[in-house]
Amino acid sequence: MKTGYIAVVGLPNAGKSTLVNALIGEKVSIVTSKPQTTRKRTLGILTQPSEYQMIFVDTPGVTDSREGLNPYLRRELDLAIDEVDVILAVVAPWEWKKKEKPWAVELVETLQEKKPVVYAATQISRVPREARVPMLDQWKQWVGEEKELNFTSALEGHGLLELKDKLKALLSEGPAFFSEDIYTPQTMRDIAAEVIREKCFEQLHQEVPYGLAVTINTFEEKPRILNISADIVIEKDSHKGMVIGKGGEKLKRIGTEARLELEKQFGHKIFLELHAVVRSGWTRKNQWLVDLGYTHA
Ligand SMILES: Nc1nc2c(ncn2[C@@H]2O[C@H](COP(=O)(O)OP(=O)(O)OP(=O)(O)O)[C@@H](O)[C@H]2O)c(=O)[nH]1
Ligand SMILES: [Mg+2]
Repeated sequence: MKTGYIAVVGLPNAGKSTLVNALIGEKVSIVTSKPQTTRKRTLGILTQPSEYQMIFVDTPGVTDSREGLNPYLRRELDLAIDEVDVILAVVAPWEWKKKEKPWAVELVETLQEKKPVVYAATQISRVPREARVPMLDQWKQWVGEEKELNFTSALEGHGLLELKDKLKALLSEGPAFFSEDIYTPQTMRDIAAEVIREKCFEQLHQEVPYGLAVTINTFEEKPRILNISADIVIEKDSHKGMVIGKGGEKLKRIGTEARLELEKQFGHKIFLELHAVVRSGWTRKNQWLVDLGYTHA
């Protein structure tokens, strides 16, 4: 069997998580229109029995900022790169309009330990067809003739089979790491926290999502119902009202959307209780970062 770990790297919002979900055919990583949605390296497994097992490691899109969770996100990316066999470097559609090399190309070129790389231009459906030939010319100037660029559109399902073939060719022979029927090692508890955070990101704006985390307090599986109680942790008093909304409407909507999605995913009826909790400036306080799982000891 061909097996291996593949890190998906690229700018915030490039479409890394959408691509991982599309390659696997299951939702393993949350997706929103806000940058820096992914915070932890997230595994998604694609197995073709007796043929291959690809373990995708979705990574956070990082920036150079030293503020808030940025140093933690950068470390998550570095750890992911260290632990994989292959890198899938993605170029976001807006990077084609710039003069400089795409971010993921720069990243790959600066790595000390060289690893095989597959390159993909993501969200290609957003780029007009006539712009693709000039893109390939620019690509050759950036990286040379020999490195191939794959056009992909995860939501529209374009270029995925070809991408899988390219990745498969770079894997090594060996036994599978995970059993065939597992598509993510995340627990139901982890998934619940992430889906709630996704709904918060979708419903909240400005700086609120970047100082928002979700912790699960109760996760109780009864025969007829799954009881979940979670805290939506925010870093400013002034954000509490935004999370709760007029007459509690916002919190209710976040709860309903998260519950409906989790009921579908888990195939179980769910009672979901959410609380908005302020932890003043938690993104700057080590103890809170530890408690919320955002540090590397
Ligand atoms: N039309 C279209 N939209 C896409 C595609 N891929 C991603 N998007 C959209 O782009 C936005 C960002 O997608 P994500 O998958 O969350 O991007 P990401 O690279 O994981 O971002 P971070 O986790 O923040 O680093 C979302 O609104 C997606 O719906 C695509 O193939 N086609
Ligand atoms: Mg992501």
